[in-house]
Amino acid sequence: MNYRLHCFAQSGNAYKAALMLNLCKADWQPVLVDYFKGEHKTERFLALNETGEVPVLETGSTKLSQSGVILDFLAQETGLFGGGNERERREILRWILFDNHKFTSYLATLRFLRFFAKDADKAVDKFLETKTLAALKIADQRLTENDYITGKQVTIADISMSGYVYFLDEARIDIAKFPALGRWRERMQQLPGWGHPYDIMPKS
Ligand SMILES: N[C@@H](CCC(=O)N[C@@H](CS)C(=O)NCC(=O)O)C(=O)O
Repeated sequence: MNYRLHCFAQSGNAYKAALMLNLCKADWQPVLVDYFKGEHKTERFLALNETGEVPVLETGSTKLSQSGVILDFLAQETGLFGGGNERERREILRWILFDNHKFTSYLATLRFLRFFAKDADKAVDKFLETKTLAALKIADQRLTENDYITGKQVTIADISMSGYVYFLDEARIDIAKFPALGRWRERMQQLPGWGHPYDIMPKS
């Protein structure tokens, strides 16, 4: 199956889908969305995804947005990283929702303000940093007990939570404060097909 991923390299949300495609050894091509030129708000892109968000995955007549949905779709298509039974699938969903709401959302916004915008209000910066550190601590504790987020196997929950962890330096977060998370990040890097976001997607 041939996949087209609308993405840009600075996007950790797009990276979740790109990493999954790579780990599944899928036949895929990135299609650059020039985010910093506002391409995601053009009529052409909004016709593809009315929320104006990246990533979008296209394959045949199927068109999907929301990284969690894309990950779930690819897990079903390939039979990889999706868990072995209903209980495992619910546990994966639980962590993907945690990732989207607490882990990615605060970290991605903090990194955007610190690395790209560079003009964040101090109170906003402090709020986001506090929320980000709290989410990182929860993941770190979890990974002290388990090699991967839902247990002994890599799943799409790990892939989802990988979105922004390779951008922690850009968010000025010291990974050394989260040692289990750091070890997990290194384990993810050892997976065949792993690549850094800046190496597997085109930059905006
Ligand atoms: N929950 C969405 C978040 C997608 C998202 O926020 N993507 C960013 C790029 S990393 C975007 O396109 N933002 C444009 C906007 O919010 O207007 C997902 O997981 O796919």
